[in-house]
Amino acid sequence: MVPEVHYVLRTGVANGRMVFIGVGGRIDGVVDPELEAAAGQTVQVTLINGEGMQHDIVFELPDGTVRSARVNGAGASSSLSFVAPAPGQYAYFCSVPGHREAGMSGTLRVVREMPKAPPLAADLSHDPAGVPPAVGGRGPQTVSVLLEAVEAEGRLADGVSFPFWTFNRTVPGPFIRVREGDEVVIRLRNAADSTMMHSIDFHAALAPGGGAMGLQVKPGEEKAIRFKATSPGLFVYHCGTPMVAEHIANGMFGLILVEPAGGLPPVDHEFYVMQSEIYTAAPFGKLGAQEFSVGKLLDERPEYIVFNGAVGALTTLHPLRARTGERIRIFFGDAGPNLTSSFHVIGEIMDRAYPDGTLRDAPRQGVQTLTVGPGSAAIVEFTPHVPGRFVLVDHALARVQRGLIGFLDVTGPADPELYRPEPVSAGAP
Ligand SMILES: [Cu+2]
Repeated sequence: MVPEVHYVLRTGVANGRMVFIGVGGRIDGVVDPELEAAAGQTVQVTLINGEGMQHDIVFELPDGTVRSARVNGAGASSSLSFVAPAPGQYAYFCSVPGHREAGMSGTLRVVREMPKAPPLAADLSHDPAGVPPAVGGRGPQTVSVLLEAVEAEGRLADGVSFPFWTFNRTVPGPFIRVREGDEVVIRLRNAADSTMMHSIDFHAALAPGGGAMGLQVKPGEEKAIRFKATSPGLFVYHCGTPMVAEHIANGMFGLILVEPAGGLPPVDHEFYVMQSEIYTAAPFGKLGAQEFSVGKLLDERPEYIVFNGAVGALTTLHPLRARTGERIRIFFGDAGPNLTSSFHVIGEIMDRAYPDGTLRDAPRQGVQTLTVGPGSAAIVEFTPHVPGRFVLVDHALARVQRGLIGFLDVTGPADPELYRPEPVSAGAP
């Protein structure tokens, strides 16, 4: 089940009453907050015991009550989930005798559609469909790429912004596509209003620092390098200016594909997806403009883990779309800087996968989950035959709660031989 809206409530005492207190987002610090959901949306509620008395949380819904397990000790927690019923107001409360009357009670308001919050900052997330056309069919040539390092406040989640550092104002930066044997000329310009020096380390280049030694560029300046793309595969590039992990975590990364001579087999859709971590000083879900935390970076404790730079980048903003029977190729990269991804598409089997991004080995077939470490990449291919929503995740699934989820929405005719609902017949074993 995919939680579409997640609320966290902590038990506590306010003005001498026992209450629920909202944690994170719009309800942060609010006593007995009004919870909101759209009809049909999956609602997940996590209850945290804040003070050590026994509690639970119960929702009175038209189809009956939904209740959490009791939480007994301080710090204990329990979650429940349900599908939001028809629009209306529904009560929630603690069912331990006397607690509802003592103040532990609130309202779930179900609306037809959730109102869109006005964006706090521009969406910098790279559209996964933004992949340039294939080049493998031509001969080797010189390819020139201009990249600009731009520091810009961007949307991290609804109502949340972050001071991103980017290549060309998107996270990830542009998808660079060259052919084996190409001479690649990279010009890096650092915007005049940047505060930092920036650079690029290309994993596809045989050069000191992956080219970063020749590309350390001060604000307002420009430098260039030239390298030969010798090894076909999908490679990460990233800023290589110290502290490198900070420059990566703040958004300075992308992928460069070196196509083999003759190219890759044609497909119907190619998508560009990168996983990364974001280290904010305030906890996940805190609204407003966020600040970077070097302490959390060094402790490897990200608050946000995302695809394409932001919570919702591949769900509400730019979901992947295809029709049944269409061939899909995903170029997947893990920018890290710290976490290894167990990349998985819920409901699909990757029938061709190129682990580690190399195109010098034959693909593996029938892969369920691919391990992709920081600074590595993979190419996966499959053909959905069943319509519906397929979900991109890191199978370290707790990370869904920190924003790491994407949708592949597939339309078109069903294939009942592969999948169909089965009626429950009386008397069956
Ligand atoms: Cu940088």
